[in-house]
Amino acid sequence: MKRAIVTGITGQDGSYLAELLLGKEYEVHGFVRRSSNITRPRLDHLTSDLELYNQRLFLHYSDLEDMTTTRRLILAIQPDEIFHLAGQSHVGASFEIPESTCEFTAMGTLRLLEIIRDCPKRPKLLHIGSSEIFGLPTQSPQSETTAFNPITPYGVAKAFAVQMVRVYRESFGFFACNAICFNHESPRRGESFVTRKITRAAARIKLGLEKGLSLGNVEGQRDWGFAPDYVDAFWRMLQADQPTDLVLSTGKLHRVRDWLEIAFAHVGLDWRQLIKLDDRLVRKADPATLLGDSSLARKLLGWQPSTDFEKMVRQMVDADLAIAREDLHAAPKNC
Ligand code: G4F
Repeated sequence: MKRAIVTGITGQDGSYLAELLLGKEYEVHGFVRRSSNITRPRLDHLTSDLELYNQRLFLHYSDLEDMTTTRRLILAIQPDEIFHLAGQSHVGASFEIPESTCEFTAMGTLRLLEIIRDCPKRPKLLHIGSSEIFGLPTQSPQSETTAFNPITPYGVAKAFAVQMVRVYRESFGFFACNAICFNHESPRRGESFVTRKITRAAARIKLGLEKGLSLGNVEGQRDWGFAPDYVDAFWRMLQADQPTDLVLSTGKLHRVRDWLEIAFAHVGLDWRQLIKLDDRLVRKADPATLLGDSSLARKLLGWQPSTDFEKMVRQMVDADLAIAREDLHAAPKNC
């Protein structure tokens, strides 16, 4: 039985990856940050399964700022593979909290590399990079050879982490890979990302739970894929013969306003009457057009993104409608 550690297991990608690894008979150790709030909605279906939880799925308090705990756990677990997904993942927020963004995302990755360096049997490492490292790209589409040119604190932190993984691979012979991920979404996406913000608002406005939605730049363009596809590629990358960095993307560009069109039309509403543009949500710098070339991943891994854009948007709206209906029934009624 293979043993894996997943940092960031409570997030969108972490929860899909836990499912995938458990389905492949792995023993999975998830690292979670301690907080007074113990709800982990994306993992509930796994932690409530008594045949899995504390049998093949284990959660440990660990924080990448707390090197002694992380080191102790890694040495005790002796994983075959580490999937490093944890970090401050909100690009807009990185302008408000640049120091902690760099602390978790950049220094957290370096600390992890240093711990692995000391392991008697070094585990393989998958680090989740980001298209934000390209910022204002020098070429389009962007591939593994495109120069880094980040323009946000988050992008700078990721560029540091991605390059440091390369340094440890080249200098110390680590089996360490960067998945350079373009945007990837799902019904488990955090509610502060624009995609989920839109699908959730469409559902809640439709059911009368909210009246409108404030957004920043709706002309922003991204290459949006489906998160479970990307997680599948993470696993494949560590099963390859050689460690390498790969871009994961769909190769198709859409605008934020495309999400608005499809999501609101799906519930029979016109977004133009419901959206307020709010300057406070416009970022100080925002990559205008990030488009990925994932031909190398397709060739080396036999990987390809499965879900088409419109289907994904509608699926997320349907999931948010189901949640909104539950909220509606839970809401106190006026007698
Ligand atoms: O949904 P977003 O916040 O995603 P962003 O910034 O592209 O970052 C995501 O993808 C990266 C690449 O995979 C990851 F590295 C990162 O961790 C994260 O997962 O914003 C998308 C676009 C931007 O142009 C933003 O300016 O939507 C625009 N936008 C417009 N109004 C908004 C809003 N974004 C957010 N979050 N909230 C708004 O109200």
